[in-house]
Amino acid sequence: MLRQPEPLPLNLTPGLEYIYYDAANGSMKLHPTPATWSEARLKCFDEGAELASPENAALLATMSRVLLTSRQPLLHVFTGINDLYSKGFFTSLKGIPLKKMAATWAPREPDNVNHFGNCLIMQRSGPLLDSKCDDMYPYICYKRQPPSQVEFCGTTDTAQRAAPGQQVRRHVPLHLLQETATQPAESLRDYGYRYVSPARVYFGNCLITQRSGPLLDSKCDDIYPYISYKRQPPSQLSLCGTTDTEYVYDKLTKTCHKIHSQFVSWQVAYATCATEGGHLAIVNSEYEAKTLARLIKSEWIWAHIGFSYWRKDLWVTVHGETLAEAGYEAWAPGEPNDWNEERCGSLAADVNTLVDIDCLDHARPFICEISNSM
Ligand SMILES: [Ca+2]
Ligand SMILES: [Ca+2]
Ligand SMILES: [Ca+2]
Repeated sequence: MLRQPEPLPLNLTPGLEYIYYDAANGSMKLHPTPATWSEARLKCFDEGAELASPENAALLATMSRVLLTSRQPLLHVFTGINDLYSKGFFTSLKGIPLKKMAATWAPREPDNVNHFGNCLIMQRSGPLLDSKCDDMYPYICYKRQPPSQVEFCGTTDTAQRAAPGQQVRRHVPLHLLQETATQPAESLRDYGYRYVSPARVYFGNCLITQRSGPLLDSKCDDIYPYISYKRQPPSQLSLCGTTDTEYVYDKLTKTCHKIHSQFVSWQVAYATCATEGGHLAIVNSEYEAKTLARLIKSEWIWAHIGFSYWRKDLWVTVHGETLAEAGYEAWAPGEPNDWNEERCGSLAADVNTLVDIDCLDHARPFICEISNSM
């Protein structure tokens, strides 16, 4: 009697479930069933992921690996890279421009330059081709590893989240540091100083430094020479990452905003901000909404900012976050009122709230945002 071949275990079809890749700092899943680009974008979104783009060499290599190791003989997949917002200006869903990516064009590409709205597909080995967004291709969804404690706080010290009863480390003011058997002056060593003087139990010591650097503690009433230090105020370039002085730094949001007073369509506004090295402003808090609204003259009524329509009740920033994820989703009364025609976003001057507007027909001033971390 002929034996039925045993079904292949799932783990022999790499990529069809989310698989974690160290190099990609996240998980990828291959969808072999072709879909249009917007279907692919939404399918990934619904899985808590994003349509993958080869934003850097590691992601390019990982996407390529998913395709080359797949048992599906797929030649191309859709990437998240598109120029739907501004013809010829391709970005990933996170808003990263194509020119900053490691990716290259396939020979004789791009050749679809006369279409309005292109979405890029990737060959198994990495080269890109432009294609109509309504064509159908397989695609890869990418789930980024959530940012770690280090990225949020710049420290691996998790003590601030310690359970009740556990000891929580606290900062000790320098002047109270005492070198004892049980409490070495670690903080000073962290700064590279050698603490050479045994502490005396004075209240309030002021440290003196020797010519070559070692520190000694001393009574603050002792008398020593000293050096004055005038800090250089931070430059426009270091604050905003641009020499354009019309960008105004905001201390709380740690970003820079610039209002453009000429009336243009949302798509032109998007392209203008990109040319300046920024993006249409993303509202991350009520505070930022109010800050931006103050830049808009009331006779302008509203100004374009960086979000648009993905599907009914789903509005997403130009960096691929939902409005809720970005941190602000307060709509003006009665808005959004026409998602059928009005698929781009603006901010109302008088009430600091969001409105939907036509991407091409509504000409308004607009606000760009830029930060030195971009
Ligand atoms: Ca093409
Ligand atoms: Ca912002
Ligand atoms: Ca509207």
